[in-house]
Amino acid sequence: MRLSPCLSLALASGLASAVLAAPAAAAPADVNVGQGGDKFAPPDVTVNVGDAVTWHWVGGTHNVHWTSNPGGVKDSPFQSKGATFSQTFATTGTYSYVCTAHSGMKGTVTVVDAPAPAPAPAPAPAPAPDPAPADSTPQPVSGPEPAPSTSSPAVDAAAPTLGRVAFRRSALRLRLSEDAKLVVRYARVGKRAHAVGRRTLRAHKGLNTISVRRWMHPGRYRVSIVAVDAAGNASQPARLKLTVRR
Ligand SMILES: [Cu+2]
Repeated sequence: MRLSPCLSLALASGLASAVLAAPAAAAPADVNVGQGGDKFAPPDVTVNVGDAVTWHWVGGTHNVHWTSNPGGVKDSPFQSKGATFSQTFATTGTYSYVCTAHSGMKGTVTVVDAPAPAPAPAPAPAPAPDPAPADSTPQPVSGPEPAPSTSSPAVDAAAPTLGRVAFRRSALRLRLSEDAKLVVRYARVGKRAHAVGRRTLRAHKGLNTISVRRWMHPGRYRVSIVAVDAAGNASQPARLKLTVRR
């Protein structure tokens, strides 16, 4: 069958407008945390500069800790199901992140310039930016100036270390190199069900003795402990097997 000239013209123009509408701009993105295991889903997202990414915790206990962070965005705390974390990206670049409790749990956020509203047919080389206008001298500030943040605190990049981890008389004993939050994960040995318990505790620099009787029933357990300091640096996990007695 032959199309009438009129119909084929309509089809052609429909096609043309579909192609023109095609370049989809990156949009704000959502990432599920702990979906299908210790994963970020999707692991890699792309947003326009100025857009936000929102992480939604759907399972497990995880955090978002930046390992490549051109815009200096914040880490999330460790959170669990139902929690969210939103971050707006004001600087282009590739941002990489991990969950500090689960090696292999990683993602990236790629932040790109927003597409120009009307792409120019032949982009001319960008002219040098104009010098600042003469009237841009600082305005006098009325009222007291905000105090500068007290001698910008040094960035804490050192992860805490866990030492002398032991279990005696229903208590975990361990030595910490600095004050930290302990994320204790424990699973019953020999149980088929993948029931992993988790406890977050505050601990201090030096020796700590932590009774587990109130939250661990008698039984044999595999335990992993990660110390996370106030800056979000996480220690290597300490692992041990222990038996909580009646
Ligand atoms: Cu995790």
